[in-house]
Parts: sequence; structure tokens; C-alpha cells
Amino acid sequence: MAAHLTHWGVFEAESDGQRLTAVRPWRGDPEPTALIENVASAQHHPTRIDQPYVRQGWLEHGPGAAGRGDEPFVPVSWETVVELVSGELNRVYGEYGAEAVYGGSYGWSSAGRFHHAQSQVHRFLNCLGGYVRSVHSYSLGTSQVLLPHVIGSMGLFEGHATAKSVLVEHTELVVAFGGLSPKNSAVSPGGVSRHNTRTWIAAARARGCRFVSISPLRDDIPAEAAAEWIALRPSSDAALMLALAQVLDADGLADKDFLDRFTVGYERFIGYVRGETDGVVKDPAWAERITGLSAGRIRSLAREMAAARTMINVSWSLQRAEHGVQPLWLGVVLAAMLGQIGLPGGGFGHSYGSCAHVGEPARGQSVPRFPQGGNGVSTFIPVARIADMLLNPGEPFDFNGMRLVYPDIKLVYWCGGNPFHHHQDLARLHTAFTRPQTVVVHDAFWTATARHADVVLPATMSIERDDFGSGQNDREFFPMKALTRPHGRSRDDYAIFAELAEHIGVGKEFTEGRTVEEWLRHLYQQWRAGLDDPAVPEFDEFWDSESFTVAVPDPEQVLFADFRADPERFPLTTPSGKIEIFSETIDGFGYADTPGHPVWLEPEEWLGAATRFPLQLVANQPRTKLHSQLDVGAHSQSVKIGGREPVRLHPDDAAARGLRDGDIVRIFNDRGSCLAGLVVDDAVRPQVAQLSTGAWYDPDPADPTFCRHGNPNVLTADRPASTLSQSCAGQLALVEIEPYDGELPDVAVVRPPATVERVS
Ligand code: PGD
Repeated sequence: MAAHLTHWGVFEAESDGQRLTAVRPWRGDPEPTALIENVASAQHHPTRIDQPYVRQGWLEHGPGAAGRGDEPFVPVSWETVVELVSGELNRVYGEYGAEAVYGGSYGWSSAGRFHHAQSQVHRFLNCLGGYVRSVHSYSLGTSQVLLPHVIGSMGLFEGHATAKSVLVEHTELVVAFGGLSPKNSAVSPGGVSRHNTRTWIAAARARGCRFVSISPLRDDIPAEAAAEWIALRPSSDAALMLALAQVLDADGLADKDFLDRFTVGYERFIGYVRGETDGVVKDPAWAERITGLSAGRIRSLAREMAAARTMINVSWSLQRAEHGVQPLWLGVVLAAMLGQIGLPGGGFGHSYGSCAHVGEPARGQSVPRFPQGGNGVSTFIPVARIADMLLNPGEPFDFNGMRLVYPDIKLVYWCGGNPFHHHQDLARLHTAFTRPQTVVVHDAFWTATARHADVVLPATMSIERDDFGSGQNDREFFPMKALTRPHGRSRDDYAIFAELAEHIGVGKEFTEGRTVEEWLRHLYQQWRAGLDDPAVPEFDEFWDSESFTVAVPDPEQVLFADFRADPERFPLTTPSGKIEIFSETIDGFGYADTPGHPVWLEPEEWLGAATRFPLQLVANQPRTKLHSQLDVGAHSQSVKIGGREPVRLHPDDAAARGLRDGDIVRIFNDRGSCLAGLVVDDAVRPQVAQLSTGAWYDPDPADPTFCRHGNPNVLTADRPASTLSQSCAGQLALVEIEPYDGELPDVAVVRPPATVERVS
């Protein structure tokens, strides 16, 4: 059996050369996940792309032909498709220049450092002169913009968070805004070898640590935590946090020494909390009206936090929402008021329940990467502004203190991502995708994005190619030998780009004359030489091993311990060198939706707003797959109801609508609607509906606003979380749910699209 790394874990497999015949979790993993079952079952699924295809209208009428997303595909040979794509790239680069090509190509693709799809496409486009890129992520777009202003870097919380083993040893109280979801911390970009969420939580609990989970979903924290569930109204965390701050201040529990020495701007913030600036005291009675929680419990929680070694944890999901800046910033401010930042087990985390690598101690060495080269284009967009960019070329917009202009994109090149899964308001994206002249997509599967392309190039899965890989902060660096032959006539992204580059005349620049095997050896040897560590094996020894265990210099790392010990010698990289409770920089931007210190701002779509849509949809990460990956796999399919994604609703809300467990329901708002299968569950707060992301978008051919399968992004708004970040706010939306009484439409996306033979 050979080990293989995925973003969701390591498995061992046997193969007959074409398919995996046996799969079991890697024996080193204490908490393996069932997501590994999706791989073998999806590999040869009918939705696997078996060869190159071109959209009929584009092939017959050329670039810009109408019908994208609605037309059949024509199977073509590799020779033909290489001719077509290289000719089209030459035309667009020649006529419009590199600034007309969008290569942001956001997406998680697969584990494996060399075949990392974004690195591949970026290197290729850089060889042609560059491309318009995207910055930041759908995961963390708010944090990546806000936290440099407040604490200096987002990366600190990802790479240098206080180790989970330290929490086990020292933390007395974990206050988890957004919970500590084991389904989220089962994955990590690049892979995870040893899952440990339940293990560390159980160990902390056994030592006496208490957990409080503040979330609309009870199961956002594992049972091992035996947590108190505080089921607030979604989107109201900022109000709760302000009231906690008010109690700490009023009761004299704020650590003045810490605030004086390590922060700036506290007085301006606390003036707002006291009501000095707007006449509203942000006390528990005020927060009770917003959050739906009792003022008494808010008051006692603040006191408990001050009396214990407390870790305040804010999940990534909270910032993936309108005004997501506010609870994130307030989490830091509360931790500063408690004065425990830099102490073992205390302070702020972001987030131990959002990704497997958070709380794993930093590695002494990074692992090799495929170099991307230099981009000749400086124009960029915040990643979640893709539809705005395509719809509004030449229009200005604000972002993080800058005034930027949307470029005029003629060609979109996507490799390793699924915007028709990950973006909000998919019907709007469908319209936006009519604008470019050409869309090229590489994927292994007929995702909705592949179906919105003009040219579809079939990529291999990671089990079908040689690679190596390791997740961020993961201890193990794995050789990843191909387990099977490629499906059909699919090729590695590298092979596709190498041939296109050769055809265009930049083959040498792209490949540097190396095969995949030569690249793996070269990158490894270069990395090893840079380390100068005799413990690191030679390439051949590494390639024949199961994995190499990377050194960890400080297994008991405590975030900000240096800063706390000596703030003059180890200042933060903020303008003041301290934690910025008030940011002159942000204040200077003058954005009405992001003032200079955190505040409570009412979102457009929350349960406090009076609308025709009385349910708050929580569109969170799925439990049975990673994002939309391998949605046709056995584990993902095992929870579908009548082929639709499950939506959970509280028993009272189901009864009020005459709905029963297992019903097919229609979820709708003014942007769109989708079908889903109902699960009645009191783990969901009343007035909340939970529908995870990831069901492949399956629009009615006559109506892109209606998804027959259950993708929540037909319902979410394409509205930035803030002017500051311009990031994704897809986590929450207002909806209504009703029984679906019509004839049930087929879920067509689980079959390949229609194809036609070439006319001439
Ligand atoms: P994936 O499903 O991982 O989603 O969005 P993302 O686009 O990353 O897409 C990866 C694609 O790459 C898959 O189609 C897969 O088949 C393909 N692929 C895998 N390996 C390879 C390869 O080697 N080569 C090629 N060419 N293709 C490959 C995820 C995004 O969704 C993220 S990160 C977040 S956090 C957001 N979360 C939410 C949310 O909470 N709520 C809503 N409503 N929306 C969200 N969208 C975002």
C-alpha cells in the first residue's frame, strides 16, 4: 500500500494501475476523516472529463460567440485544442496586451507542491507577459486586510498561533465565537497528516478547561468539549463583544497596565462603549436586544473571562460576512482588555476550528515550491470582486485605502478552482461570464465552471501523477507517487502548459527543459542545499520513503510571547508597533462602513431586519467534502436527499411551514432559489437554516437563478464584507423556505454535459 496526501488527510491505497482497489486511512492519523472515501469513488465517475472539449458556438463562430454555459461541447483532439488555445492566446495578448487576461484563477485545486494548479497557470501566463491577478482569499479576505493594520499580520495567527498543546496545558476557558468545528479543522491547504481536533479538546476538557461555543449551530464544536452553547442571532457577535467590553470596563476588570503598554487607541474605543460619542451605552441590556441573549449571561460571561486564563477564538466564518471586520477586531480588543495576550493559553486565536494547521507549531523549514516567475502586469482585484470586474470595466472602486480601476478582460484562464461554486449570487456571475471573449478552464471534472468555459482541458487528479507535498505547518513531507494511470486522455496541468508554451514559442522559459521527474528532483535538491541539514535525506532516499518528518524548533510556541516580554525589541509591524485598538490609518481612509475602531453596525441581511425573508441562511463549509471537490464521490452523495444537498431547520420552523424530515423544499429570496432535502434538527437555532456550500451548481437551463441541486450561492449576495476589504460575505443571507410541490427536476450536473460531433 502507498500513502497519498490530500487537503483532507492521508490515505493508503492499493491500485490495479487504473483504479484504487482498496483505500484505508494512513495509520499515523489518530482521527481520520471519511472524506477520503470520495477519491476512489469519483475517479472514473461519468462527470470526469475524459478529453479536450470546445463549446460549439465558440468553435463555429469564434471568440465572443454567445451561448456560454448553455451550449453543447464538441470533443476535439489534443492537437486541435493546443492549436486553438495557443492561437487565441496569441491573438488576445497581441491585440489587447496582458492586461486583458484574467489569471487570478482562485481555488484550492489539489495537494502536491509541484502540480499546484495556481502556480502552474501563473508561471505559464507570466511566460506570456503576465496577467491580471487576484489578491487575498475567499477564506480570509477580511482578515488579510484588517489584521496588518491591527496586529501587523494575518500570518501570525495561521503560522504562529499558540500551540494546541499549550492550550491543553494552560487554558481554563475557551470562548469560541463561531465554535471550533471539527469538519473545518479536518482540512488544510496542502494537506494534513494527523487530525487532532477532538483529541486536544478532550485533553483540555479532562484537565478542567471549559468551552463556551457562541454560534447558531450546536454542532459547531465537538461533543468532547461538553460546551455551553450560546445560540446568538447570526451576525450579532460584535454587539455581544461590545457588551462584554462594557462589563470589563464598568467592573474595573480591564487590564490597564497591558492596555497602556501594548496597545494604542483604547480611550477612543472605550468612550464609544460608554456611550460618550453616540449616547448609547453598549451594556448587556443593549446587547440583549440585538443578540437575543440574556443580559445576565452576558454579564456573568465577562466576569468569568476575566477570572480565568481565557482564549478568545474567532472563527474565519465570522469575517466572511457583512461587517466581518467588526467581530474580528473586537476579538483582539477583548483579549487586550483581559491582558493575557502573550501568556501561555490566553489571548486571541483566529482560528483553532477553521483549518488544521492553526495551532500546529511552526516548522523550522518550509517545503519546496514550483517557481511562478515574475508578472509583467501590476493590475489586480480583491479576489471576490470577479463579477464586478467583468461587468464594470474601467470603473473605479475603493480598496484598503486605494482607488483602483477594473481592467477590461477579454480572456479568462482558470485552473484548479470553481468560481461557479465559490462566488456569491451565481446568476450574476453567469451574466458576468458572458462578457469575456474567451474562457479556458482546466479541471478534472465537469464542474459548473467547466460548463461555463469555451475550451475545457482535462486535468489529471493528484492520484494520477508524481508529486510531493506537505500542508502548512504539517510535520510530514510526503513523496506522492502516482497510484494509477490518468483517466481517459487527461493530462497533468504541467504537460498541458508545457505543450501550449512550446507551441507559442516560450517552451524553454516554461519548462527550463525539465520533465516532471527532473523538476521534482531539482526542486528538492535546491531546497535541501538551502537547508544545509544532514538529517534531510537525499532525493532518492526521500522518494522511496513514506515521509520525511520536518523539525519543529518551538513545539510549545506562544503567540506574542516575545512582544509581551520586550515590546521595544519585538514591536508589532503596525504603524505604532503596538496593537491598534484605534487605527489612524483606517480612520484616514474615511470609509463609512469601517471607522477607526470597531463598532456595531447593523448588516443589511440579519434577523433584526424586517423583510419578507424571515430565516437566516448559514452557508457554511460542508461536512462531507472539501468545498465542491468530489461532490459526486460516495461520501458526499451519502447525505443527499433525493439527490439534493441537505438543509437543516429547527423543528419549530419546520412545523410552522408544514415541513417534515426528508421533504424536498424550495429555498428562496429575491436573488434566486434552490431545491434542497430537509433535515429537521434542533442543533440549529430557531430562525436559522443551514445549507452548506459545495453542491455543484445545477441551473435550470431557462433560469440561472434556480439551482436544482442546492448550491446556496444562488441565494447569497455579491456584496463586499466592507469597503476596506472588498472580500467575500457569503456566509449569511436572508431566505424563506417552502414545500416544493412541483414535479421534481432532474439533477443534471451529475451527468456529463451534452456533446455534439464537429460539424466540419
Ligand atoms: P474547490 O471546490 O476546492 O473550491 O472555492 P474553490 O474554488 O477553491 O475548487 C477546486 C477545483 O479544482 C475543483 O473543481 C477541483 O476538481 C479542481 N482541481 C483539483 N485538483 C486539480 C488539479 O490538479 N488541476 C486542475 N486543473 N484542477 C484541479 C472555495 C472557496 O469557496 C473558499 S476557499 C471559501 S472559504 C469560501 N467559502 C464560502 C462560504 O463559507 N460560504 C459561501 N456561500 N461561499 C463560499 N465560497 C468560498
